[in-house]
Amino acid sequence: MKTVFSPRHRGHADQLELVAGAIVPGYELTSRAEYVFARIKAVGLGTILGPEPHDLMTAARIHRQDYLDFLPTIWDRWIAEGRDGTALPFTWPTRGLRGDVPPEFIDGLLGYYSFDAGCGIVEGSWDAIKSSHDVALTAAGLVKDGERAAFALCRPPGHHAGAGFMGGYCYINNAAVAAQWFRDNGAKRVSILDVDYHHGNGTQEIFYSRADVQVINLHADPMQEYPYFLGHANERGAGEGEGYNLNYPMRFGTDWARWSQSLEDACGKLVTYNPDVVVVSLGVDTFEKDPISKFKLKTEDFPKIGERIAQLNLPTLFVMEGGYAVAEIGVNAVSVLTGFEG
Ligand code: SP5
Ligand code: ZN
Repeated sequence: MKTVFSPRHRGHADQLELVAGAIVPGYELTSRAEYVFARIKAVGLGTILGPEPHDLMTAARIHRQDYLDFLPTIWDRWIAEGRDGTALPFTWPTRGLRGDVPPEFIDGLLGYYSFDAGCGIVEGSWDAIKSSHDVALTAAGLVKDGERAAFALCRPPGHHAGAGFMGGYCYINNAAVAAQWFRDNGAKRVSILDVDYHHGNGTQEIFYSRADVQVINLHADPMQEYPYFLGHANERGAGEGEGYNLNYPMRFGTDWARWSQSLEDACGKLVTYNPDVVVVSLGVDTFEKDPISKFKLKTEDFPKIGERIAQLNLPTLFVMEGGYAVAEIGVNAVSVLTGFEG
C-alpha cells in the first residue's frame, strides 16, 4: 500500500491546549506522525510519496468559505495584537448567544470558529493544515487511479472539524474533503467508516442531510467522553440523509470483544449501502494505553480491524486521525494497514 506523507506537518508544533483545568502542551504531537512514518518504513509497507498541491475548491464544498478564509489569517492577526505563544479561543457562542455574527476581533473570531480550546494555532500551523489536506487528496487520487487502497498519513487530523469550525485538534476535515472529492470524480456513493475513539462530530455534521455519503462512527459514548455534544445512537441523519448516519457509542472499558461487534454490525450496514469507495477515519486512540482514552483494544487487535475492512472488498482510503500513545501509535496504525493487506 502506498502512503502519502508531508514533512510540513512539523510546522504545527509546541501548540498548547486547554484540558482538565490547565493550559498544557498539546497531546497532538509532531512525533505522532513521525512514529507512524518510521513504522511504515520499518515494515516496508510500500512507497511513500509527497503530496501534490491542491486548491481548496473541494474543501469549500463541505466547509464554509468564511471559515476557510479565516484559517490562514489566524496567526498574523494574533501577532498583530502583540501576542505570541499559541492562539487559542476562550469565549464561545453557546445557546442564548448569537452564533450568526462573526465579531471583528481575533479573540471573538477564534471562539466563533471553534467549539473547544484544543485547536491552538502557531506560526507553522496553517502550512501544516494545508499539507494535511493535500496529503488526503493526493492519496484519494491514488485510489481513484486504481490502487486498491492508500494511506493518507494526515497531521493534523480532521474528523472533529465541521463545516464552519475547528476543534479537537482538527481544522480541515481531511476525510470529508476526500469523500467529497470521490463524489465529484465519479463515485456515486461513498462510505466513511470512523474508527477513532472519539465521535467524528465534524464528519457527521457535514454529511448529516445527505444520502450520497454514508457516515458510520464507532466511538466512546458522548455521555461519558469528548466531544460530549454529538454522537448518540439516535442521530440517524435528517431529510434525504435520514438513515445514512450511524452511531455506535460504547462505554468506557470497551474491549475487542465488544468493539468488534459494533464493527461487524457497521460493516453489514456498509455493505447494504453498496458504496463505490470507503474512506476510513483511522484513529488508534482505542488502544488500551492511550493517554487520553478509555477503551481497551490491544496491539494484537489492530490487524483484525484491517482484515475486516479488507473483507468489504472495496477501494479504500485510510486517513490518519487520532492516537496518542506515541511509542505504540506507529505499530498500531500500521498494523491496521498490514492487516488489510493480509
Ligand atoms: C482527533 C482526536 O482524536 N481528537 C481528540 C481530541 C480530544 N480532546 C480532549 C482531550 C481530553 C483529555 N482528557 C483526559 C486527560 C488525561 N490526563
Ligand atoms: Zn480521537
